[in-house]
Amino acid sequence: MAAYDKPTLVYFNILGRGEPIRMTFAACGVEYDEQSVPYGDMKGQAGSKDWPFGQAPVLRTQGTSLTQMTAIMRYVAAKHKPELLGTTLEDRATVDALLEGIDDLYLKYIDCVYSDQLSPPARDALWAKHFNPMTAAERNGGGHLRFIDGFLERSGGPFLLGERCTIADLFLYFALEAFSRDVCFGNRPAQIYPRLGVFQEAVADLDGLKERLASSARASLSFNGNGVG
Ligand SMILES: N[C@@H](CCC(=O)N[C@@H](CS)C(=O)NCC(=O)O)C(=O)O
Repeated sequence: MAAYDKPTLVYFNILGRGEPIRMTFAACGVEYDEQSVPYGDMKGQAGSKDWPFGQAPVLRTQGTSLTQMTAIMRYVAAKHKPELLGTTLEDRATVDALLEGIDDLYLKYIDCVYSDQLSPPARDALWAKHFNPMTAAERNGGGHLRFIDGFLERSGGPFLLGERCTIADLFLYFALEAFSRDVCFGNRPAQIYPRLGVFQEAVADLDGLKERLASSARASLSFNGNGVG
């Protein structure tokens, strides 16, 4: 049998957008290497084959460079554990929709982290517009935790699509970790949306992922690159 061509994840030494990819590898039980971003090269060669969008994460595999976090998660799952993509075509499309919807919400948080350093007024505004269940019907650009919670409500849990975990669950788990740190909302999301607690327990119990979540390598990484949140 040919030797396994270990992919290399190129990312910063933080959790950030690298972590849902690391979690996908862990849930698939697949080994990979890591390399930290050579920032000068990434920007100097922005738009090239090696740095297609001048951004990280990038996954170097099979002689090519894959970009965009959710595309990389889909690739890893498709290659090693396709059930993480969902089983039917409709389930797969729902997983894709969830990945985009979770990213819409995550990007509101990221904007608050990098533009406002999660200052209390900015954090309160983030909560009011994108997390408070009373505002789900207001203008929010499609990013609202109530919408994600609605999938858990309709699926009956414990995962977003029901009894089977998908990569959308991995991204949501990570996003909830980020939102629930003391510096952000603490345990407010779980208090207001009780289904999230059951969801988090179920994801944290998955083989492979469990080990990644408990690892000291993971614990040593900050969530974001500016020391906030
Ligand atoms: N849509 C991209 C966003 C990637 C992204 O925002 N990468 C950040 C780090 S998390 C980056 O490379 N920032 C440096 C820059 O844009 O110059 C994805 O999902 O991978």
